[in-house]
Amino acid sequence: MAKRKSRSGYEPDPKMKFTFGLWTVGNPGADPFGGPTRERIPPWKIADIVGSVGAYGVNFHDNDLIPIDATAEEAAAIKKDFRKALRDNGLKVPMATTNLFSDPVFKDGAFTSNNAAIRAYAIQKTMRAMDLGAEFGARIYVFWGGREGCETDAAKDPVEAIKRSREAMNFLCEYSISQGYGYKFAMEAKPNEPRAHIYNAVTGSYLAFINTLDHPEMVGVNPEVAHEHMAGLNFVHQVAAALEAGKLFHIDLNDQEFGRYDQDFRFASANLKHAFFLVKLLEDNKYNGPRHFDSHAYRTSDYTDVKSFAAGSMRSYMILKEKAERWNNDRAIQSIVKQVNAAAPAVSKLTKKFTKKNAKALLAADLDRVQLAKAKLPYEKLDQLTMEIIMGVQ
Ligand code: DIG
Ligand code: MN
Ligand code: MN
Repeated sequence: MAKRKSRSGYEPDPKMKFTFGLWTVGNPGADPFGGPTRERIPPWKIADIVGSVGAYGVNFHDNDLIPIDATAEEAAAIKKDFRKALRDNGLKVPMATTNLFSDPVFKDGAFTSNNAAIRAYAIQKTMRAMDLGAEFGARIYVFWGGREGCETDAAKDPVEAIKRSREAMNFLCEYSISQGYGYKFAMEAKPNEPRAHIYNAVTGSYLAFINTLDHPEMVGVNPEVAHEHMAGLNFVHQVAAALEAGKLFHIDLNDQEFGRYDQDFRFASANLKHAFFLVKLLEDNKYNGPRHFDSHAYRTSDYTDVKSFAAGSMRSYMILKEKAERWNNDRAIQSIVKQVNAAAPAVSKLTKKFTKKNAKALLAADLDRVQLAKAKLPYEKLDQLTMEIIMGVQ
C-alpha cells in the first residue's frame, strides 16, 4: 500500500492552478444580520495572503479591485500596488468577472433589467471590466447573474429575460473577438439568493442556453458546489455533464449543507463524500482549468484563521486527490468495478450505429431478462471500501 504522506505532505501543486477571488480571502465577515468582523484590507494585501499560502493565482470582479467611484488617479495607484503584489508573490490572474449585483442600479437585474438604459449600462460596465481583466492577463471571464431574476413573475416575462441575456452575451462575445482578448466565457448558475428566483437556475440551464448563442464555442460554464447543492442536485453529475460536453471552462469549489442559504463553506468541509467524488471526477478526466475556491472563512475568523481557511481548502483537495488515486489503484475496488461492468459484444456492437441490419439483428437477439436480472452488484461492499478510503483506514 502507498506510504501515507506526513501531515505536511499535501502542499498545493501549481499544476492544480488553485485560485482565490479577492472577495473570498478579503471577505470582511459581514452578513445580512451583522456588519464586518474583520478590517477591510486592500487588494495588494489580499494578494499577499493568497501568495503566502502557495496559491497559483487570484481573481477579481472589477469593483473588488477598483471601487465603482474611484478616480482615475486612485485606480492607477491601486493597480500599481496590486501588480507589485502579484509580482512579489508570483501570482497569476486566470479569471476576471463583473460585479453586476452590488450597485443599486442593478436591483432589478443587469442584462435582464426592465430598463433598457440599465441593460446598456450593464453591458458597458462588463466591457470595461473585460478590459481590466485583460490588462492583468485573465483569459477566462465569468458571468454570474446574481440579480437576473425576480421576486414575482408579474415583474418580468421569463422568455423576454432569456432574449435579453442572449443579446448581451452575443454582443460581449463579439467585443472579446474585436478586442482580440481571446476570452473563454464561463456562465455560473445559482437558483436563488439574492433574488427570490434567479434565471438559469442550474448549470444544465446554461448548457442549453449556450447552444442558442452566436458563438457557442466561446462559452462554457463555471459550476459552483454550493449553488447546485442549494437546488438539491448532485454536483458531481452537473460537472460530469459539463465535462462531457467540453464546457467545463472554470469551477467554483466550496461546500454547502443542503437546503441552506449560500454558505460558501471551505471546500470539502461539509460533504466529504461528494467532495471526494468531485476531485476523482476532475482528476480522472484530467481537468486542466483553474480550481477556484469561491468560499470564505467563518465570520468568527481573524485573518490568521482566514489563512488557515485558504491553506485548508487546497490541502483538502490534495488529500482527496491522493485518496482518488488510492481508489483507482485499490485491487478489491477495481475487481468489483470490473465485475459489475459486464460486456456483451455480440449485442453492444449493434447499437453503436443504426443500420437496418443491426436493428433486425437486435430485434432477433435472445436477451433473457430473468437471467440478466441475476447479475451480482455488490455496491454495498464497493461503497464500504470507498468510505474506508475516505475515512483513512485503507
Ligand atoms: C458567486 O458565487 C459568484 C460571484 O462571486 C462571482 O461573480 C462568481 C465568480 O466565481 N461567483
Ligand atoms: Mn456561492
Ligand atoms: Mn461562485
